[in-house]
Amino acid sequence: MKPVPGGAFAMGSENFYLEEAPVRRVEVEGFWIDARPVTVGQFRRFVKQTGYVTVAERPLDPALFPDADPTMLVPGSLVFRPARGPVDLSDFRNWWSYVPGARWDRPEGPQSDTYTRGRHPVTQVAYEDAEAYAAWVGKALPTEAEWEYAARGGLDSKVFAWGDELAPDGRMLANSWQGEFPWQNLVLDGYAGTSPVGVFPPNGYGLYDMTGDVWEWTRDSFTASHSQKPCCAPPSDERIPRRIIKGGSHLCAPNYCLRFRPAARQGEAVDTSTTHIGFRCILSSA
Ligand SMILES: [Ca+2]
Repeated sequence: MKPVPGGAFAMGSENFYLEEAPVRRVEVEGFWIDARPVTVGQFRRFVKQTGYVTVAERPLDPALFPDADPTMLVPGSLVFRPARGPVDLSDFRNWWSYVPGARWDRPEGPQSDTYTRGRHPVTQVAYEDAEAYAAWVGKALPTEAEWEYAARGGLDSKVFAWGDELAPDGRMLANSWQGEFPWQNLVLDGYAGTSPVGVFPPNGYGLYDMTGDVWEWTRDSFTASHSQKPCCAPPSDERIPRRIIKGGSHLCAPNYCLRFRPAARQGEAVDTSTTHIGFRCILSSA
């Protein structure tokens, strides 16, 4: 973990998406934060020692999904599949599929595995799973303000976690999507999917992968707003409460969703898990 000194900062942005505005001055107490997102290997240890069963592995309640195809009411999770060519960007079903059997150690479904991805961020974790892991290690999930303050790494009002330029000297500093989402992944940063934690340079607080790679759960509730356009995170059923996720992911592309930035935010249904949402924990110094 790394210490983040308390202080005030300009939270939000008025230059990108409406849900990030307005910019306001926010004060944060000092805290400690995981230098990297929680990895598959760390989550595996948690599951082995506790027998924990993630939300994606549990049976679904048909009452909660009255309109669903009954054959799809089996444990599973959302998996990203690239489109074969340009598609209607207003319909997330063009790249998200519900895959029975997809779970944290088989993120793309029963035929997939994570044997070579122990140091990748864990994915396919719902909010409750992230909270359970945090409690097990005696930590907590960050608030949105704590997360954003940490992600800025001491740089006030900058677009990215490293400054204002997307790729200084042509160098990609986070795992995002280069090319036309959701079909043309040019992989200029070296990774089509998730990347092992810590391969991109840390920010000013010594924190890796705060932006890009995977979105991260925070403990703040998201208030539904019409200003939010559906993006790379699937829109949710409004009957299910949402929490704020931060940081963007390997699926964020400037042509569609420029959200691998500290100010970016989305609301995600608490029971949703996908191949591009993970988390990290904090420890209050008080
Ligand atoms: Ca990438």
